[in-house]
Amino acid sequence: MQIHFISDLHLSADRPSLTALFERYLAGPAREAGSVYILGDLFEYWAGDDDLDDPLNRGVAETLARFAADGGKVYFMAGNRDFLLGKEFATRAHLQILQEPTLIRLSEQRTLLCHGDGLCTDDLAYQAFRKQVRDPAWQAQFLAQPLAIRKQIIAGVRMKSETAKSEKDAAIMDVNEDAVASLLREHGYPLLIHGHTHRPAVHTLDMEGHGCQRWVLADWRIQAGRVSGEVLVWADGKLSRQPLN
Ligand code: LP5
Ligand code: MN
Repeated sequence: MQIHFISDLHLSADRPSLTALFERYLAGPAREAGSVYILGDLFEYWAGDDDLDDPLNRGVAETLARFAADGGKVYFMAGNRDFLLGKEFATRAHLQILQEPTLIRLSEQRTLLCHGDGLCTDDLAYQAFRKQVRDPAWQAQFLAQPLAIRKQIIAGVRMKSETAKSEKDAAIMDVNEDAVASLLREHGYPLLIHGHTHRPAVHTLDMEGHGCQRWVLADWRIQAGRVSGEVLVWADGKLSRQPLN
């Protein structure tokens, strides 16, 4: 049985072809997989589980639930866009939420999974923002506001984030090698799989004599009117990238 990894789909109502690609993926290639791991940013944003009446959100939950009913197992780890996704969505979609990071085994290979934003430690402004919005007390206060207000706040933060990103050096928005090293050291030098940076690559690292690999997942996108995605597949004892379109 294969094991699949995807991230950074950024599904939103204004890009229905991405959602259609996700539906084709779950109806097709994902059927080869015993488990599908979604490593964050499934949604462009998640304002709270009380937004499940939204047609996009409800539709994605139903698609995932159908996949589960046919025997598929889906795991979800939060990204920086959808960390408010909670138990209600998980129940509706029949998926299991994973904490970050999570260590799994691919055959004998110990493998650590994370979204990746936590490793971008050179991006100090983002890390300060992340610390604030990941605080449970802040989240409880945010979720206590009406949904429409939350969506307005998110739209404002999205705009500020886009402006901030355009002023940042590209290098600081990548992972920090020391942050990667200390994470791998802490977990006994596993293989690492993450998304977030939209810089798909496999990095071979020499970590104090331990050979490690860091696999970075691709984002799903629409470019020149064409929709494309990617799944990282574990099969026959190795990882490979499978394009989706
Ligand atoms: O997502 P991406 O890749 O475009 O950019 C990220 C970082 N930006 C973010 C912000 C999100 O995109 C905004 C949407 C989140 C929806 C979550 C819903 C619930 C929370 C509601 C929040 C109020 O994650 C970006 C990184 C980039 O990755 C690369 O790693 O650089 O970080 C920023 O741009 C952040 C800015 O540098 C600083 C923050 C600006 C916003 C300040 C507004 C404060 C409002 C008060 C709320 C705490
Ligand atoms: Mn992200």
